[in-house]
Parts: sequence; C-alpha cells; structure tokens
Amino acid sequence: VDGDCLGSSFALFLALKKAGKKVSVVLEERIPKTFNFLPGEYLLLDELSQDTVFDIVICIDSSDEKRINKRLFLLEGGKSINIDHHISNTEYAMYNYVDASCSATGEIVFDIINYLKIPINIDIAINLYTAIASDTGGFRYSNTTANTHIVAASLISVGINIAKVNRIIFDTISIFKLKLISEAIDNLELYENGKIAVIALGRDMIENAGALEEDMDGLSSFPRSVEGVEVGIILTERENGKIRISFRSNEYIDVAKVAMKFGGGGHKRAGGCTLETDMLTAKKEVIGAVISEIKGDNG
Ligand SMILES: [Mn+2]
Repeated sequence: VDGDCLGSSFALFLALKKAGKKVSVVLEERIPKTFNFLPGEYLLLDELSQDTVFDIVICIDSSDEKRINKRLFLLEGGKSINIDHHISNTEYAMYNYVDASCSATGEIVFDIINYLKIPINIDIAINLYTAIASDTGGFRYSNTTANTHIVAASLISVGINIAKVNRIIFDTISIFKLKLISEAIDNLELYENGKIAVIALGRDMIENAGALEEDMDGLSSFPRSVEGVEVGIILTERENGKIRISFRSNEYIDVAKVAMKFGGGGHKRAGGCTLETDMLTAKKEVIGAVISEIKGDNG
C-alpha cells in the first residue's frame, strides 16, 4: 500500500458515500503510519465476514491479480472494475479503466468523481493530492504532465494545506528508517562503470536498525540519485523470507520490462518484483538482467 492506492481508494470511498452508496475499502494489512492522516476508513480482510458479497468490487492501482492477493475471491461475487495507471496492467476485471498516461491512479479517480458530478471537498482533495504527489515524487518524476498540474491546481484551490501534506509524506521519517538509510548507504555498490547502483538489505541489517516493513518504502530513490547512475536497485529481505526488489531508472532504461522478466511489473522509470530465493542469487540475477538491458539499449 502506497500513497496513490490509499489516497485514490479513500477519495473514491468518500465520494461514493456522499452519493449515497454503501462502500467499504478492504485492505489486507494496516496502513503505514505515514498515511494515518488521510481522511477515510478501511476494513481489514480478516474483519470481513466470510460470506460478504459486494455488488461491485473496484480494484484501485492494482496492475495484476497478484496485487489483489487474498481478496481475489471478492471479484467473483459481482461486477468487477479495475482502475489503474500501470503500463503492465493485465486487464483482469470485467470493466477495465487503465490509462498509463496518468501519473497516478488519483488522476483517473479525480476525473471519475468529476464525471459523477460529486463535489470535491477538502477530505477528498487531501486524498487525491496525496495520491498524485506520492506517485510523482512531489511532481518531480517524468510521469508528471501538464494535466497532473492542472488536477493538482484544482485540488489546491479547494483549500488543502499542501505544505503540511508534503511535510508528512516526504520530510518526516522515523529514527529507525534513518538508521536503515545509514545501513543502505554503507552497503551501496556500483556496477557497469557506475551506471547501476545496488543496495541489498538483509534481515540482520533491517533488524539492527529496528526498521519496520513500511520503513523500506521510499528507500528506492536513493541509489539512482547517485551521479552517473541510470538504474538504481534496492533488494530487501522481507519478514516472510522473500526478496523484494525495486528498480528506478533515470533516463532510458525501461525497468517495468526488467521487472516483468521476474514476474513483477510497474512503470518505465519505477518497477518491482519479488523473488523466492536467497539474497545473493537474487542480486546476481537482477543485476544481470539490468546489464543486458543496458547493453541492448546502447547497441
Ligand atoms: Mn500508482
């Protein structure tokens, strides 16, 4: 769960509730502390009674069925709708609204709420702004378009405190995450004449820092910010023993393509996958894949 999937889900939840619908946001895990400020409510899948049947199930910001994970059975009960902006979306629902030209699913949800003529109040605006600011890295990534700014302007005009929202999303970290960043910097390695930067964080390092799973989000942009680096890779060993890998690129490597080789997905400049192997093997395999992608692109 990230700012876009939560902000977009809560925005649509609040809008549909205003329109008189009975709506629930169903998540599999508690939301990261960072996003506790978002106006909205959710249920955990475990809290939902087994025989719950929804008339309509809307999947937000989920590129494929793996992301919906244990909630997949909910799609069988009624009509299913998939609203997303990932280029790798597999169009798994009955109705699929996928627009990869949008920076965030929040941009699509903004259009839908306007189409439904539901007024955007402060609470909805905070959620949509968070969705878009999160996925664009504060309107800095290449997915940011003129329309992204037009949507943001419209949300700001509702009266949200953008300095506060941005401080919470981008400029507030736990001391445990800061310690993890220090570990990450100590472990940074460069490959291919400095075009690839890799950070591998094993369980021991993560536990030494006292970091939570959620503290690993947002580390991904570190390696690619090193001068001369095209692709940044972070590998983190999760509590379940699986290796989560996130890729970020700067200018020319399509990391969604690389991630898809390992059963993952994403966008051209940000992708990810999960491998069920040990850290060393995972590291070797993903670096190899990125190297061949770099060689392929440069002849
Ligand atoms: Mn997104």
